[in-house]
Amino acid sequence: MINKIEHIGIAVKSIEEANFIYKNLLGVDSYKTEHVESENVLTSFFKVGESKIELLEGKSGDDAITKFIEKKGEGIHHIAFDVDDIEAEMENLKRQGFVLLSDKPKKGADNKLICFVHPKSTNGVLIELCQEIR
Ligand code: CMX
Repeated sequence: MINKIEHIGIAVKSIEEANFIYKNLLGVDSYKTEHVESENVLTSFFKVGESKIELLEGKSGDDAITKFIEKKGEGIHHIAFDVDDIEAEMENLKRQGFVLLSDKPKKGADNKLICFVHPKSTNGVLIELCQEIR
């Protein structure tokens, strides 16, 4: 079962510059900056009320964020949904014909297990499932 939007991911060219902009916009500091090795990206998280924003900068030249910015420019990259049981949700979506981008959950940023759903199967929006690691 999907509980809520966990965060919205925004692809940026420079985390340093975007941190400054989002700090001014949201009126709070980033609460965490983290290098996600499995994805080769640098992330920065902001929280306002129940809502989280994840800024993402590509680090390898051929990572998903760098490719996205080359093609579409900076902007909203994905919507992440919080789930209680990621493996059960992956199985449920697979059964319905959604195209998952990994067979097993991966370790993502901010203490989460994650799995992505291909944007071609969700009306052009990249979807991330994430489950808090307890
Ligand atoms: N949102 C919407 N559409 C996207 C997209 C995105 N974020 N990224 C790529 N696309 C589109 C491309 O524009 C392209 O569309 P067209 O065919 O109309 O030109 C299509 O998807 C390309 O699909 P593809 O050829 O299968 O694959 P790509 O090499 O472009 O990779 C994707 C796209 C989504 C499969 C890849 O980026 C991926 O595996 N993403 C999951 C991992 C990820 O995004 N990691 C970074 C975030 C990590 C984190 O949050 O910690």
